[in-house]
Amino acid sequence: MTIAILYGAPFSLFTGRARSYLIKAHVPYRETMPITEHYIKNVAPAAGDRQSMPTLELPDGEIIRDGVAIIDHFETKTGHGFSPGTPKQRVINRLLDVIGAEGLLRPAMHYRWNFPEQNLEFLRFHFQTAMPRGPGREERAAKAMNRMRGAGQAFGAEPDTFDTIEMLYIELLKVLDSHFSEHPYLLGGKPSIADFGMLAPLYAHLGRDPKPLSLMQEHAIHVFRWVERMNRPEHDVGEFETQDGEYLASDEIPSSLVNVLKHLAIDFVPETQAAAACINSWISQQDNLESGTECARGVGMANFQLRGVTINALAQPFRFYLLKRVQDEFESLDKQQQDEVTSLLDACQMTDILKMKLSREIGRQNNLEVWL
Ligand SMILES: N[C@@H](CCC(=O)N[C@@H](CS)C(=O)NCC(=O)O)C(=O)O
Repeated sequence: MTIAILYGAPFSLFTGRARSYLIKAHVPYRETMPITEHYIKNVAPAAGDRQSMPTLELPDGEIIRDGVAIIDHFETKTGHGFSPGTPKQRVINRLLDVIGAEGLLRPAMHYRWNFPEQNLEFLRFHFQTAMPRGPGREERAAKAMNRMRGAGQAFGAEPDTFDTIEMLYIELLKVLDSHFSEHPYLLGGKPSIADFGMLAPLYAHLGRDPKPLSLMQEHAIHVFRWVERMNRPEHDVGEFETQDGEYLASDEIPSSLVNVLKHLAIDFVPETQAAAACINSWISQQDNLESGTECARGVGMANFQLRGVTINALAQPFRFYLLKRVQDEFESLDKQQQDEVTSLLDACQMTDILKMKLSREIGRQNNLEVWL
């Protein structure tokens, strides 16, 4: 084997983020569904015994499970090619990664699962392709679809929250569209970790399933183009006058991005606060949470208010595994840089996220996220 193998699927949210990274970093790879005999016998056991997408098999046989770990691997190896080096951009880079990959699951799942008339046949086809061939394929796909429908509800997409989710999403498209009408990527002329994180919900679900794709094409042409661009190896910036392929100079965070962040804060800040309280209370009730214990996807339900509506959403430790990277970037800055970043976060109504921490840290062992 001479190139990496990406085990994933076209309709998988987290595969979309890792795939885009591999494309932009020009890492040679081929993609296949995680259903081959080789995958089941050799890859999954080395991936913490988890059959999860995305998982990458490197040419030397090393297995990396989880999109974050895949990106970390190449960022470390190649000298952080997709991570800007200036203070504000460093913090915003990490912040948009966690918001994209963990904070927009609610609209992603809502627009996937709650529009069966437009989406169901499309999803049925895709879920079947991800099941082992042979008898029972359709039934197994139907079960997997039900599980994911349930996940959408667990992320807070319930009939009495649909209107709020939709209102916020259409507003998000509007502010993002305005940003991408001026800049090809979130931080300027070159993709960053922020773009890969935000692409996770905005590609496989919101930029590909029939219902949300039509919304994006109708309301946000520039966002649609960014999604396309993120899946192409070149910068793909033909419509822009500036084509320098660089992050914005002088550590600039343009006002169009501040507007995006301010809008994202409406949902991300109260949910993160509620999730931190829920997970910390769970941690305090564990008599014996040994170091190395695998971290579950969710450990309880967090409740919070969103534009006058109560949302009940799964409290997910992984959000804090990524949020810690934002906090670490901030803490590594000197006092003056911290002051500048704090003013920026104030303007985005995001400052509180610097204080939202779990009482136990999360790390990785044997391809699994574990409590340290
Ligand atoms: N944090 C992971 C999440 C991956 C994930 O949850 N993938 C889903 C499908 S999109 C899955 O395979 N879930 C099954 C499992 O995790 O065991 C990443 O960023 O890659």
